[in-house]
Amino acid sequence: MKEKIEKYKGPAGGWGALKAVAEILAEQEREGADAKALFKMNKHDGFDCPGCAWPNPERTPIFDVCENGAKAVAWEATRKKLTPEMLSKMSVTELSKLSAHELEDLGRLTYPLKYDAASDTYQPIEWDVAFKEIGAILQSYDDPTTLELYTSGRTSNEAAFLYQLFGREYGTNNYPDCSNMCHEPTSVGLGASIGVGKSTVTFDDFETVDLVIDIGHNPGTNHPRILSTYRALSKRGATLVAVNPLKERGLERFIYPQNPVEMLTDHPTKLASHYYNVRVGGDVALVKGLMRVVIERHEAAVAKGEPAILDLDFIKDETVGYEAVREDVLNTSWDDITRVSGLTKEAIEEFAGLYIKAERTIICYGMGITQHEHGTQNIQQLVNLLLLKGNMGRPGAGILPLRGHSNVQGDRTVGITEKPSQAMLDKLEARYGFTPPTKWGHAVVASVEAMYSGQSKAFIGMGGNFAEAMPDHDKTYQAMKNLDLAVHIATKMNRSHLLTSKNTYLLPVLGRTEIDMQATGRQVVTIEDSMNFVTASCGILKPISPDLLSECAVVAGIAKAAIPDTKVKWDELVADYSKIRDDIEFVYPDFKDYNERIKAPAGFHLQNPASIRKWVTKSGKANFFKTSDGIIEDPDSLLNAELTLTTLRSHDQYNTTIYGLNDRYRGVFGQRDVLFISEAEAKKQGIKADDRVNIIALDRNRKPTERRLDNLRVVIYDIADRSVATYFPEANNLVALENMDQQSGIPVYKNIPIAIELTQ
Ligand SMILES: Nc1nc2c(c(=O)[nH]1)N[C@H]1C(S)=C(S)[C@@H](COP(=O)(O)OP(=O)(O)OC[C@H]3O[C@@H](n4cnc5c(=O)[nH]c(N)nc54)[C@H](O)[C@@H]3O)O[C@H]1N2
Ligand SMILES: Nc1nc2c(c(=O)[nH]1)N[C@H]1C(S)=C(S)[C@@H](COP(=O)(O)OP(=O)(O)OC[C@H]3O[C@@H](n4cnc5c(=O)[nH]c(N)nc54)[C@H](O)[C@@H]3O)O[C@H]1N2
Ligand SMILES: [Mo]
Repeated sequence: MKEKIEKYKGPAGGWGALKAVAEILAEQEREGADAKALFKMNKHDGFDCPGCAWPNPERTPIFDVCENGAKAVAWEATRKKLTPEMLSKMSVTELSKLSAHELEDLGRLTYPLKYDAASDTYQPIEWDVAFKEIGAILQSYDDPTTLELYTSGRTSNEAAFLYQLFGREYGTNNYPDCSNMCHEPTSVGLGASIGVGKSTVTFDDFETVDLVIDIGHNPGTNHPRILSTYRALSKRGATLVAVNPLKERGLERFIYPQNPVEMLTDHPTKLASHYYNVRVGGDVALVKGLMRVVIERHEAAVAKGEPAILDLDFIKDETVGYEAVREDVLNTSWDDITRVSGLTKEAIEEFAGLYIKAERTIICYGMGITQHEHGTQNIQQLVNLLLLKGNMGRPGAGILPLRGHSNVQGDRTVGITEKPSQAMLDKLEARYGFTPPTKWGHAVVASVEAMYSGQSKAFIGMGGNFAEAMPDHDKTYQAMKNLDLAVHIATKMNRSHLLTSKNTYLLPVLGRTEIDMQATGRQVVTIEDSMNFVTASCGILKPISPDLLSECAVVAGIAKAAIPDTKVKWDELVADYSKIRDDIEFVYPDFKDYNERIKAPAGFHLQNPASIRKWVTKSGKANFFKTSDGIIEDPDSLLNAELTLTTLRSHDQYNTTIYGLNDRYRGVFGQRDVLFISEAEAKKQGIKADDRVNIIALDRNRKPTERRLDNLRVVIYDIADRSVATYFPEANNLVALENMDQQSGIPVYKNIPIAIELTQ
């Protein structure tokens, strides 16, 4: 499509989304694919949508409301094949010149491959030879912790469980995971605050909630199906408040494509009644401001003999730490709050009024909250706000972290973590009879450092595009190239696979849409969604190539070759995945009657103790946490930078997978090299629409660094002042590897201090 910038005037969803789905179906038919696959998505006898982790326990067909779910399926179910014959004619150097879109658009990988340095090409290799060679290299290391095992969140519970089993029998807890770049602050922050780093709410709660605060999240693109939930609550008079530096159409209005009246009358439902354009990184100041108003009004009311605003019984019986937070909040000046949040005192008072009025509140949040230097604290302040009014562990109230990858949550639940609990390791030992390592391993940043320094020599990537998703491409790319062994288990080729090392293997696997046939017959796998429902998923398409293995089979193949005296009966587990589920149930008792319970269409629910006010925290209560000293007051903090860049996903992308060059709802077409900036801020910077600019990342002392991104087109957009935005992963080199949240280790993808210069 031609490059153009044109404000999008329509609602989210509606004919635009339907047209996009129709185009995807037509494209699939042209390729000779089975477009009907889309109709089976999220049905009980079909597969779980590989798009996002928003649940669908009724398992109704949803493709027709979710354009982006359809895109995710179509991208996997393409009939285009990247065969060894094609690859023998394309050198890795040539492949490296292709864009992310062009690379994946070559089609599905069809045969196991090994990099041949002499010809600079990927060459076919037989599965058993590949396993043998990989196994021999892994056996040659004296120290098993020289191996890094990365996981991206599409992997099923079954494959993830085998993957962690392999690493632990081999001898390492190095499990860098995409959740380290995503919801790690949720695991750490919610874990410490309320006991469990997962959602405390389910669909039922949305039926009685009065106020939903959607903060740091772009549902129209990243979880489109949530819009029908938001639409329903708006229609019954509940309030939706959006907190986002950018105006996002998916938070403003929506036409439900399954509603003929809305479609034919072009009558969208208004979603957010209030929209607060917080500055990038300003959320913590905003939430402290909200708490200040709530507490002050409460104290004034009580002094006058009026009813309390805070839930005093709840605070007394169920929580600890309120006094310290009260003091912290009341001592935070309005100057600091308004400067850092970019919102006026009046706006914050209005917002606090909505919160005070609502009997039941749910907060939903995404990457705009987590990917910050203080991501963990951001989340804990949101929890504080909820705790003030007892909005935790009762119907219609609670917190909902919106997960990204469709099984990123489940992977964690079944053992993908660099910090395993002793209880879990003991269970592994009891079940299998080997002694797993107890020393904690590497998360993503530590794994790159170890690969860069040569301390770690081998990397296995279970899906994903590790090097591209990480910050500091200069360093991360080099870290990959330093390796002795790299094994990529993937469906399509991407940039990480081209950063070849001494021994590089590319092993193609079945996708979730495809039939997984093993010795005992067709297999189902299971997935855990954002609301903690575990459901079965069953591929329905004929695999794109007869030479693909399942992820479970690949893990077993590597494990058997790398651990000759293995205690695990890999072949039996791979022959029948219900045996893997039995083992998961043994290690994790919450999965009681696992195989029985996944027969129900809606699967089963893993209850979060916090949702029934059982606090599995150190204090045995829900914890109020105050912010660290000076977090918003410190003039040197990242939060006080003059100009801050945040990185976003476009509507045509799935993380590092770029489907196309349009970002329809933001009015950007045919390009990705854009910088969103407000009219006022552009003026201040001396730039205007369509200018071409370079971005220079600043260090903590506001001095320019070597990190830059050149030649972006200026797009005037409704975005908070002192805030600018561009797309990831192109912008990732601007993020220093060491710039992370100290509590959770998440890279600071959304709070990059920068300067702008006009290109010459
Ligand atoms: N179609 C599609 N679906 C996806 C994905 C995809 O790439 N494409 N990715 C999946 C994955 S892995 C994930 S983690 C989720 C991600 O889903 P989201 O959490 O929605 O992720 P982002 O697009 O990174 O950005 C979220 C929003 O945060 C806002 N934001 C940026 N900085 C700030 C800030 O400082 N404060 C506040 N309050 N807001 C801010 C941005 O304007 C944007 O609207 O989506 C999942 N679903
Ligand atoms: N600047 C910036 N950086 C970010 C973010 C951001 O907001 N800003 N977001 C971060 C977040 S939230 C995340 S989750 C990470 C994402 O990081 P990753 O999860 O590593 O990246 P993806 O782009 O999702 O991975 C895409 C690749 O997965 C493989 N794949 C797809 N389906 C399957 C499958 O079924 N099995 C296997 N084995 N492979 C498959 C394909 O080869 C495809 O090329 O990026 C992070 N990076
Ligand atoms: Mo994510």
